[in-house]
Amino acid sequence: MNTADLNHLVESLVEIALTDDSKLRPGADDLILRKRKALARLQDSDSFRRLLEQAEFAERLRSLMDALREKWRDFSSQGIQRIASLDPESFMRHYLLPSVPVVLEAAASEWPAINKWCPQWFQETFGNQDVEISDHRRSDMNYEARFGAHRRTVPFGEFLERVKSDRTNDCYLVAQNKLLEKPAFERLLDDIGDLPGILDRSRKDAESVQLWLGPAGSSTPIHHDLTDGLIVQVDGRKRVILLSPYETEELQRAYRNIGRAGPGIEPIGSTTTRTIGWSGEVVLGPGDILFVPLGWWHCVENLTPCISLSMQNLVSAGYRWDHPDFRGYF
Ligand SMILES: O=C(O)CCC(=O)C(=O)O
Repeated sequence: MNTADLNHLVESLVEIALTDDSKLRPGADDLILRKRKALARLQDSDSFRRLLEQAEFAERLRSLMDALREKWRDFSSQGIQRIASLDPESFMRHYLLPSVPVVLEAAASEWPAINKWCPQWFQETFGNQDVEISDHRRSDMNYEARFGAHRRTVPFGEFLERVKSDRTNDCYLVAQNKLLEKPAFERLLDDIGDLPGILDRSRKDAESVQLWLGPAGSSTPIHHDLTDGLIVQVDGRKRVILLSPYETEELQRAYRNIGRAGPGIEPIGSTTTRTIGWSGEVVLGPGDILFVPLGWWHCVENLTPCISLSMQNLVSAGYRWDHPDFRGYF
């Protein structure tokens, strides 16, 4: 609906409301007549017809989403599947194309990064470098939305000491800190292996691959990404909770109950998912890969000090959901 439509609608509604308000006063007959005329004008107007069409369309969409949600709940009652070995064609057919999350167990276990990277190795190799992290998150429930205010450059060695010894969500080196874009860290990309037929090697670069490194207790609040992606667990153990896009309305309802402020995994893990019909939970260990389809809600908690990668260089990448009204978090 454009601004002119809206103005027309508002004017008509105001006139009706005014009439309604004064109908018990003297001269009411006249006012009731005016009200009827205003209503007739409104029902005749293009803007009102367009509004009705939009409402009908929204209703049809909602009932389609309800049906898809029920179908998904039936289909996925056994939870997120874990697959020990998988050929690319089956991955395409059963998971990537129908947007079904799956854990590819130990699929990255032969990658050099899995056998090399840990906080101690980073400390010995890069301890003297400065890195940007997301810091002082504990003091701000909305640290994710206000990412810019939490960026801080620190000596890597100092941060890694906190990673090894603290249990906290106060600091986390996250994808948005773009570590792999820094020249000193580019060579880390060489330690990241391949999944022939699933990953496109030619796009294994800092634009499509991001690093996460944080202490036990660090977490990422509920969000969905705008493309299909993989979470590759390099070191430590990570818990991920997933909700299908069809649960969006329930998720919004649950959020209204628990409040908007920057939910970490706890409100989601312990409260929200209990009030929502379906959620899947997985724990990833070194070498495991989780496929997170486009639009799937997920939140993450690092159970131990963790290093992981987000990768979007899937061979069939190309779909990008970039609707301006639907970014990030509630
Ligand atoms: O590991 C994390 O903390 C978050 C990863 C994630 O949400 C993603 O890759 O989309």
